[in-house]
Amino acid sequence: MPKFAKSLALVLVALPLALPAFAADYTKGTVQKVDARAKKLTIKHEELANLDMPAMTMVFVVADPSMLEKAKEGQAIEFVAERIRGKLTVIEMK
Ligand SMILES: [Cu+2]
Repeated sequence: MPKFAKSLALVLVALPLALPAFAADYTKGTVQKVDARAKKLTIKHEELANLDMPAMTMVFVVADPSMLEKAKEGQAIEFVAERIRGKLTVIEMK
């Protein structure tokens, strides 16, 4: 139940800002750098279909700072990113 509530909260936060494809699939990536102070993650990611972006290494902000605690450099992750107020933001990560 808490997990559902969290997902719902994310949907409610992201809905007015996100473009059509909210039900985005997870994209694979590798964490290259964790910047806890700036709340940013550098991720080498595969193609992000919802953002029309090819595979590359780039910096994302995170929607939830707790993601930074879970992320370690060199870690393989699956994540969902959206453009929120002009910033590419990781909104889900596993
Ligand atoms: Cu990119």
